[in-house]
Amino acid sequence: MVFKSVAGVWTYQWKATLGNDAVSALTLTDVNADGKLDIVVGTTSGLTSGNLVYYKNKGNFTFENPVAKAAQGAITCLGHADYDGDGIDDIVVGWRDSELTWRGGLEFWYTTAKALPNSGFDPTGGKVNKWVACFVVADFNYGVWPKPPSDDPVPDIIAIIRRDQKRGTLYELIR
Ligand SMILES: [Ca+2]
Ligand SMILES: [Ca+2]
Ligand SMILES: [Ca+2]
Repeated sequence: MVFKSVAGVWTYQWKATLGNDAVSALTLTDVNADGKLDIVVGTTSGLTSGNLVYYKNKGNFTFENPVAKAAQGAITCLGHADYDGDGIDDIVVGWRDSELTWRGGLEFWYTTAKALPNSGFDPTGGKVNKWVACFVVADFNYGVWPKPPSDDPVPDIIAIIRRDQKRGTLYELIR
């Protein structure tokens, strides 16, 4: 549901309902680079499945019919940052398999074509292969002392991985 603040009052504007998916993650990012934030949700559609669903912002607080693409598993968390340097934020997806395998992973879904791509890319080359519980996107190695480096800061990722019922690992992906 989307609410708009009108003179300090939250006013209902728009909503969407998914038939067979439970929404398990959400991020707002400008997928098609038109200056308007779009809605991207991650879902759980079964024990080991989920979808990435993109609602393009039409303006005036309404959104186009969703475009959905199957993910590697149930989506646990979403974020965004520009990882191929084209000026458009890409979608960062954390996913999981079932509690029987604890499999999972981290993917970049590149929005270079200004649309939701068909699949993601594993930036860890298979190193992160367990249930991704959560992550944060920020620049962790961009120093400011004694002076900022000349390069533009590149966003990094810290992810928390669940390995089984009581063990986990923290991964830091730095560029
Ligand atoms: Ca947009
Ligand atoms: Ca990009
Ligand atoms: Ca960095």
